[in-house]
Amino acid sequence: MVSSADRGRGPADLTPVLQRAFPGRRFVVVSNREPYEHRWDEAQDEVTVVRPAGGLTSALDPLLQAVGGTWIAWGSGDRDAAVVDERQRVRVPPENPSYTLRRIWLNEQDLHHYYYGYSNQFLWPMCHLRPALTRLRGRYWERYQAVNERFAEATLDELDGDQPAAVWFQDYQLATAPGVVRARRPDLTLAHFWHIPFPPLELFRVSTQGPQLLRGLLANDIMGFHLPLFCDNFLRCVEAVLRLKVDWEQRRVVQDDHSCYVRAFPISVDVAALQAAATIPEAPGRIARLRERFVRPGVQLGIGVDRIDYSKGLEEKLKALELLWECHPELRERFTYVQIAVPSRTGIEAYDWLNEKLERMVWTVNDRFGTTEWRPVYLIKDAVPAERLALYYRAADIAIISSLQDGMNLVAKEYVATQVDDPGGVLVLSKFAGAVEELEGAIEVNPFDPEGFARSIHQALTLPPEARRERMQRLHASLRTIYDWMFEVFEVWSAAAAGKEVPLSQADTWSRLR
Ligand code: ADQ
Repeated sequence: MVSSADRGRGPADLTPVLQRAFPGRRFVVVSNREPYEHRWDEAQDEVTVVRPAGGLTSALDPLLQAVGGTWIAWGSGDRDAAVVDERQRVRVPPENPSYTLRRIWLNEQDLHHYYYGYSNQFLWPMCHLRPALTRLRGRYWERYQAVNERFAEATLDELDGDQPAAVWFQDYQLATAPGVVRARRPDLTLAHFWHIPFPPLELFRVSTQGPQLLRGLLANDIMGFHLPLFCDNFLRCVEAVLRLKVDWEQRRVVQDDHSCYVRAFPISVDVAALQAAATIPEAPGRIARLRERFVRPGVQLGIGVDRIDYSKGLEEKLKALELLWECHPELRERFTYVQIAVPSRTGIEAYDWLNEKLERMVWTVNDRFGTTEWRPVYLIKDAVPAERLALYYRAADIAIISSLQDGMNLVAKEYVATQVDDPGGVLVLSKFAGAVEELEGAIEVNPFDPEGFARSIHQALTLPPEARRERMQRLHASLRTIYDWMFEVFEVWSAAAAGKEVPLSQADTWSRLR
């Protein structure tokens, strides 16, 4: 059992923690995305290793490096197949091989139906409360199950017969894999973390495959969500759709002899790594150059960092900014907003449409208010390396996060972690981002209310230094690290694996939103 004294440490402390949590068991992570891609570098004329951007892979990689074990994921790099052994494995990271990456191969049809189809055109919009954007097709579901089975088979194969293991599934692409693994290896301990919201019953009912999805997830010993609200939604769906009895006090579902405990674990970021990136010796010079690129002295700089996704409220944010400059002409030439927005899931109609719409909206705002001296909004459609992103955050006077629905939102936490100056910046945060439940000191906004949203941005830009300082102090005090998150997951999971009483998580006791 992990003690609470283990909290607040770094990746190096995880080895003994995991050994105590799962004595004698191999540790396996299963996710759609892989932590390392092998790609052909045309300029260098050789294979290079790329770390795909993304909160999840960058958080779990140090854990696997510290404890060893196996990571099973889709091999998405164009040279991935060339570097694996006959069991589709490669040791990573390349500079210091410390764990095994086992790759699953997906062909065009798999990608189209399992990934772009069922995962991202059905589960994603359903979970983000957008039923009208769902696209449900029989072939998507068939392939989703087939690919999940492949992930499950690879997991079983990695465990060579009867090797004990703790298997951790990640996210909504892998809802049915745990059921396949449990059926063949009831002795394993399984957990799953769902990184996006879980919808209320009224919305979950659009899912024709609801019973199969729920049964797959109930095969886990621990089912983790960011917020108690999502746990409640999940449990209500289990009650209504599967007609199973829910033990609400212990927050678990018992089926035959197996219990699945449902717990809230709000994910976080590597606070120490972000602070280190924001305070490198060259930071002051690089931040000054960054600011010079966008603003003149005395002009405030705002920032937003999002994937281009309809759940992030980017249109609503631009509408609010337009209203701000319309109602407050004194802020023209006094405030510039930089939106870093990386295109994602291109090829899906709703995403391509949004991508174009954003360009048009930015053009309209700049055309309406811009002058020869000043451009109100910059749209940077690139993936920015994490080290550089930390400097952007530190350079910005305010950050604006406008999610319409968001499991957690790591950008909010990244911004807070990098505010090392006094009085620090101001965080404007949507009340529909999970992070708002945990972080104290942000200016909360409703992105569906453009006038209120614009007023809140105005408030952020005119906040006196003492109020900024006080808000940032509260934000820092409420920020936990990714390692706090992992320790808590292992504390709860290890109790379940050992057949002991399973504690509630800290967040399980929150009462807001219920
Ligand atoms: P996402 O929907 O991807 O994650 P978010 O939590 O904000 O949303 O994480 C995005 C990550 O990508 C952040 O680390 C951010 O810095 C990075 N990023 C975004 N745009 C970038 C860019 N242009 N260049 C470089 N990096 C960029 C899902 C859920 C969230 C949940 C996370 C983790 O939708 O609600 O918080 O998983 O569980």
